[in-house]
Amino acid sequence: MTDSNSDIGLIGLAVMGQNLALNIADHGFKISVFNRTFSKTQNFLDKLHNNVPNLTGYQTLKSFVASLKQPKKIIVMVQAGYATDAVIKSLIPLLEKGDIIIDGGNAKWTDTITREKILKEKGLLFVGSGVSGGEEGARFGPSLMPGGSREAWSLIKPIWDSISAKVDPKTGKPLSGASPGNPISGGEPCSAFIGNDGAGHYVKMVHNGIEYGDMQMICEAYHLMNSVVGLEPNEIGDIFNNWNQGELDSFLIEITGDILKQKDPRTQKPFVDIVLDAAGQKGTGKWTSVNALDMGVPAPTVSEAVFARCLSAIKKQRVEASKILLGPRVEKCNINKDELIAAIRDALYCSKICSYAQGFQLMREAQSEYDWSLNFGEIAKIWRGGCIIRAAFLQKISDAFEGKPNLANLLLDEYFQKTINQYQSNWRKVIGIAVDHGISIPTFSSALSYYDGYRSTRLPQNLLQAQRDYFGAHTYERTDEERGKFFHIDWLHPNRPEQKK
Ligand code: NBP
Repeated sequence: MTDSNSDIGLIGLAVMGQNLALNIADHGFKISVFNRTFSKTQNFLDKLHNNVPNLTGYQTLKSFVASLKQPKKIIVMVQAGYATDAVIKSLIPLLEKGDIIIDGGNAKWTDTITREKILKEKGLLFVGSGVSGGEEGARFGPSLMPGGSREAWSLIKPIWDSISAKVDPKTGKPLSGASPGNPISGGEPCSAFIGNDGAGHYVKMVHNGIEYGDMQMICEAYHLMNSVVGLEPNEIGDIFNNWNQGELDSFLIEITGDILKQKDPRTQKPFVDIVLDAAGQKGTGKWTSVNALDMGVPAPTVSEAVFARCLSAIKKQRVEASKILLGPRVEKCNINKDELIAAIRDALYCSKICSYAQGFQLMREAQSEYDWSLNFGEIAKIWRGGCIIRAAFLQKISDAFEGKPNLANLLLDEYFQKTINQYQSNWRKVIGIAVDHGISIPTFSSALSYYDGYRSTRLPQNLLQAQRDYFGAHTYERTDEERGKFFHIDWLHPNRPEQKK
């Protein structure tokens, strides 16, 4: 069948592709789908029992491409890396100038930059779009972070805006209640053009890095309530449900409440107690950390969250070490239980603020590096719904950047300053208690070190520069000279006058 009447095509019918295709069809767009292994297409179509007339499956790539309206728009939703390149390569001979390829996978932004360049030379338009929200988001409204060709963006915008998650423009809260065939109508779309070439995938990567931080911080709060306060998972679940009604209102807090109240269907024990404490990762948190190191931007909280997963993964070694390595002798914590729970909440909120401050600083630096012009207020806005880090708190970030687009760091915004001032004594108290009890809290403590470092006029790196000059003649700047003038002491004759470099 080659009617050429589909509005858009989608390649890759694994979990994300299937759900995104149904979401697009629900919004009234005609969509063609294709998967390398045809049996998967067939199974998908069989499950639909012809109930989705807007969606048509194809067995060959050629007939799939021929079914699309001009200019052809094709979403690639396959495994990131080699698979994406393989699909793009197979599409090129079947496309004409002005046709559009959209990579909706979790591509590394540098790959997106390369792909856009190559496709541009062939007259094809390329969009690298971050898609966040997992299976549920893809089905009923993800947060979409497209970057790449602006010309292509103007052509796919109607589709992107309609399939994305929506938030209530008055409250900034996500609109819910979509079901198959009944998408959400109205509301502000969680979709906005991010910038040229790899900008969309870069911002999606930082989103994932921040997600790593959020998840680890929540785990640290749970660990403290379990080990220091002595609460059962079910009771901690109630606390998370309660926290979800306030400043911490977010998807991750909500699902944590559900998880902690869940029983293992096999043993009826608390579900979390039977899950092995060895975490996996797919790489976007690592990419964020490596990029922060490459650009010299302090983002320790995301990196600590990645390392926390790595440390958890060496379970066997930890079990052996626990038999040999001693911790502190723990006295019973004499702080009031409710006060401690409230303090843990405050510590979580302050750490979260610092983690986001780092993530936005990273993006600020990246825009100079890659010649993008990122709109941070808008980025925070499109993260309010659909994505894994969706949270009421993102409205505050959006307000901060909309008020001051050039804000150097979120911590300098009045709301965040006041919040940290109000909660910091509890934050410090919780970290002290964790240290006294020998409980590992890498994101809480690294966030506090970041905060204390960021607000310090003088750090001990004066000594470090002196050490570097001593062993490697790396030179130093002086406090009583202008920045940019470098000096060296001949450390074999340290009393000789210093040399200007
Ligand atoms: P997967 O990442 O598991 O990829 C499976 C799909 O890739 C199948 O359709 C498979 O076709 C296709 N594929 C592979 Br593998 N190699 C191929 C090749 N050489 N040529 C053509 N097709 C090939 O699917 P997913 O979990 O749905 O994720 C899709 C994309 O979305 C990924 O980039 C992922 O990182 C991203 N993402 C995922 C999530 C999530 O929550 N899962 C969230 C956000 C973004 P086959 O059936 O023929 O093997």
